[in-house]
Amino acid sequence: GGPASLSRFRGALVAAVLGDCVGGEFEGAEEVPMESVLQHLSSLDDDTKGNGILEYSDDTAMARCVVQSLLTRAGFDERDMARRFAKEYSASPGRGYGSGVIQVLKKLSSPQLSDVYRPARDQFNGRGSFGNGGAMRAAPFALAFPDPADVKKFAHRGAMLTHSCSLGYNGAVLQALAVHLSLQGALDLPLKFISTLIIEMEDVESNEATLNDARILKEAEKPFCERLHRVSDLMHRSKVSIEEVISELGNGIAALHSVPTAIFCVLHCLQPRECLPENYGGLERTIAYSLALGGDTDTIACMAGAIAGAHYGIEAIPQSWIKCCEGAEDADMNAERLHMLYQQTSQGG
Ligand code: R7I
Ligand code: MG
Ligand code: MG
Repeated sequence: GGPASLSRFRGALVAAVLGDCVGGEFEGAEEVPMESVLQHLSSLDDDTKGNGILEYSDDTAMARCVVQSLLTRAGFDERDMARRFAKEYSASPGRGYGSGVIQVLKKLSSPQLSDVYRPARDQFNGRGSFGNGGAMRAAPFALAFPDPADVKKFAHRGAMLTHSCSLGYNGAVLQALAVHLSLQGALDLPLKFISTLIIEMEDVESNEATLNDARILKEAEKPFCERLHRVSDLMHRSKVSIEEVISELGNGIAALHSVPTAIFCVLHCLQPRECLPENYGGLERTIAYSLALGGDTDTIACMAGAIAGAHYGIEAIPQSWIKCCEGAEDADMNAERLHMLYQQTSQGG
């Protein structure tokens, strides 16, 4: 489809769910042989399975809250979104949430709470979380707002409800921007895609809060920019091993060690790769490759899935995968609603 087509919206939201559901199998594993990944993925083609056997985790649970809130309020409403996070957590606390964010979600359910950003600011001795929980649910912001300035602003605020450290919320901004660009067809020119992201993040990371957090955490002056430059360096190499990707970019639970990694997975899998089956299309390659990195596989595959799905569109996603994953069909319907909201906004109505 063309820029911002319905197929791209559906691809983005559905592939994010698939990444989360199929990635759950390997979350936390230190080494994941590609053979195990391919075996896991081919088991999804088995007709006797299906009907949502693979459950989604916190990544999708929170993304669904974001989607419902954006749709119901026809825009960003922090109190509504916070209430939905809290309600979802108390209804299904066993979705594998990060151990810190649980405290925030419990506090957000208090009716006496006047500042919904407060619980997040109190995390980790007042510096806030740098986990990837803001980024893992950031894709819907790109599907709700056509203007990139809005995508950045609301992805930031949406993440701040649980992640007030700049190394957490800037990861959400980066992820939302990557989905935004991919929806526009920007992955047709991969080198321009990465350089556009670097230019955007130069601006996003040039403020006191970011420079301060980076200093305290002993990271580069502009941590996400630095990582995106590493992504760009890896793209220019003819051969890159999984070990090198992990050591250069990371595969962990921090946004800094997973959002640039997810972006790299998408870029690396734009073309066929020796380690991946020839009959795989780009979307399947991206998901498989993300899982083979090990570490925070559900989240990296979820984020890579959103970016890749926005590029390849819904037609690239195997039906058998959709059938196996809880919430995939729901995501498809919600993508259509978000597409309508997006179009209303672009027409200024
Ligand atoms: O970021 P968050 O929502 O976790 C998301 C991850 C995804 O992989 C999901 O799939 C799920 O498995 O969890 O949850 P947080 O609790 O805010 O952050 C995750 C973890 O990162 C924390 O439990 C800490 O171990 C670590 N962390 C920090 N550690 C020290 N100092 C995050 N921020 C800090 C920090 O400032
Ligand atoms: Mg998870
Ligand atoms: Mg995870």
